[in-house]
Amino acid sequence: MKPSLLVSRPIYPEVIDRLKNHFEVTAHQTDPEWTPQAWTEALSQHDAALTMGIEPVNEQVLAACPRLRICANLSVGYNNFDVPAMTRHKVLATNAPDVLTETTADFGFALLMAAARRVTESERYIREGHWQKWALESFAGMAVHGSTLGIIGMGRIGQAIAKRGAHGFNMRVIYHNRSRLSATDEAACKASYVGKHELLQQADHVVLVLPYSKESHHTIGATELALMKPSATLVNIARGGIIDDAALAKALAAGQIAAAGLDVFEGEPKLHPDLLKVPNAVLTPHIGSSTRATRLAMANLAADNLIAFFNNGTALTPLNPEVLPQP
Ligand code: 8YV
Repeated sequence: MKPSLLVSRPIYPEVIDRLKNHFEVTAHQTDPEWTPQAWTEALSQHDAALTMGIEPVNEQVLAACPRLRICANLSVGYNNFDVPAMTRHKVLATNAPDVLTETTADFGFALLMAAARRVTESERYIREGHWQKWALESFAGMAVHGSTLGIIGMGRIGQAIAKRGAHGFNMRVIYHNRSRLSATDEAACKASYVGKHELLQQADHVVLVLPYSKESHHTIGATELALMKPSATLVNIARGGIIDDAALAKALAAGQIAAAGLDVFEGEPKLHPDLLKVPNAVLTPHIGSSTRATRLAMANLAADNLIAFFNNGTALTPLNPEVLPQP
């Protein structure tokens, strides 16, 4: 008998077809509103799940799912997983790194450019019919080329953004990370390691690419915003909750920093209402990795993890490999 697989939300039909060769698939191609109870109940009836990085798999859920053996996230972030709890319950966790690195770095740069050069703000001005004549200082923005780029979170995506900045835009790149990169990696990114305060004080553009955890909650709040330059831009392509959105809305309204580019929000898809009111915030609905090719590659990587686990007791990108059967 094939193992049973729950696919939590709509994904590409060709990936579902691939999975059907290996699993009894319960596909949710209509994007259900999972209540915590419905989610736990559905998961408890399956051996495996393909999740989107937002469905909780924690101690309480796992206690109700003794059958479950693997959850494969279609995302690089995995703050929906309590990995130690999954390890205790012998449930393998996998994520989908690498295949989204360049696409997400592109988007980080797009938000940075849009915020610094006031792209969406000026577009709204045209659409609302305000443009009467050309003006010298119309929507004067902040330079990107030759400025200082500060990156907090220097993993694969952070490094890909650093390379764009250093090599493409002649930026001075500074970064802060839990651990310092090797000298070779620093040289490849032309990036210098600095403390968080120093970074916030020196950067013209700050990009957040760190994973969300209890420790990174509100990495940027009122105190940190006060350290930034009034001309600075702040970009978050990582996770909601890394910025204190209420404090950011206040700082943007007061001109304490110049602009923000935000792809992720605290409590998304709900937004802090004050963020909707400030004109100097570029807002996008968590689309950093969203090109068809990349999202398809992420879905296929999640599927590859599921198939490898049941076929060979291995996985391509395990987060708790100690759960895998020993060879
Ligand atoms: C995902 C993301 O597309 O990979 C991540 O961590 O934030 C996005 O690329 C999103 O989480 C939906 O799965």
